Amino acid sequence: MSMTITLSREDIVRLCERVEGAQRRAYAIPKLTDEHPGMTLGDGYAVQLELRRRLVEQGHRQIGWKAGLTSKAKMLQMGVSVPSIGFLTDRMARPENSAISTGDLVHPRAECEVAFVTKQALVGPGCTKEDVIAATDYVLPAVEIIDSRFSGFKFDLESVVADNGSSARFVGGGRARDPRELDLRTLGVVMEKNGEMVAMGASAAVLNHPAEAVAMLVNILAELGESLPAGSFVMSGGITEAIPVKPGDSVIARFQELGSVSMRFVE
Ligand code: OOG
Ligand code: MG
Repeated sequence: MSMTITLSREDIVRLCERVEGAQRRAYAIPKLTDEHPGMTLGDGYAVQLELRRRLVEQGHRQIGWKAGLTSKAKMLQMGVSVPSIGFLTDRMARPENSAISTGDLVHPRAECEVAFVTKQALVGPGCTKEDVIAATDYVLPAVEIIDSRFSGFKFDLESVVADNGSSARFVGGGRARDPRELDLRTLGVVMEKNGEMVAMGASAAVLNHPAEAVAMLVNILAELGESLPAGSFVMSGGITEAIPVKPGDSVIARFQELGSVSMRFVE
C-alpha cells in the first residue's frame, strides 16, 4: 500500500472543507476523484487526518478507529476490494436502545460488527491477530450506522477514505466478553429490521477472523505514522452488507455468545 501524497496542502484543506461541510449539513457531494482522478490513497488519508485535526480542534474526542470493507459482502456491495480505516469520536456514539435521528444524515445504513476494546497499545508494522487478542480487554457486539457523503452511496477507495470511511454513528451493546474464551471466527449474527430478518452472517466473513481486521488497521496506522493506544474502541468491519434505515425503522442485531444490540430511527 502506498501512502504517497500528491495533492497540494491547499487542495487537501479544500477537499477536507468540502467533506466536513457535507458531514455537518448532511448533503451529498460528488466523489472527490471526479475532480481529482489522480488522487492517491495517501491523499485520501491526508484529507481524513486533516478532518480529524479540525474536529479535535472543535472539541470532539477521538475514542478509537474502525476498519471498513473487510468482508466479501461489503466489498461486493460497495465495489471496493481494499480495506480502509477511519477514526471514531465521542460524538458518533449512541446509547443502546436509543432513538437515533436521521435528519442529520444523508442516507444512513446499518451493519453488524464485532468491536474490540484494548488494554495495551498496539504498534505496527507486523501486528498479528495474536497480538490483537493478547492486547484486547474485551469484545462486544456493535452496529455501525454508516453514511457516505457521496451521491448515491457510490465511491472509490480514495474518496471513501477521505470521507472517514463513511463513519457517522455507532452503538455498542450486548455482553462484554473475553476474546480468549470465544471462538471469534464462528460467531453467528442475525440482523432484524422491523421484526424481519434482513441480513445474517458469521464473524469469519471479516478477513477470516475479526482480530485480523484489527491487526490490518494497526498496520495501516503504522504507515500513517500512528499506533493504537490502550483503551481504544475498535470496530472490525461489517460482517454482512449494510441495510438502509429510515425514520420509523427499528433494528436489532442478535449475536451468538455476545447478546444483542438494538436501536430505532426517528426524523
Ligand atoms: C465504507 C465503510 C465500510 C465497513 O464496516 O465495511 C465499513 C462504506 O461501506 O460506506 O464501515
Ligand atoms: Mg462498518
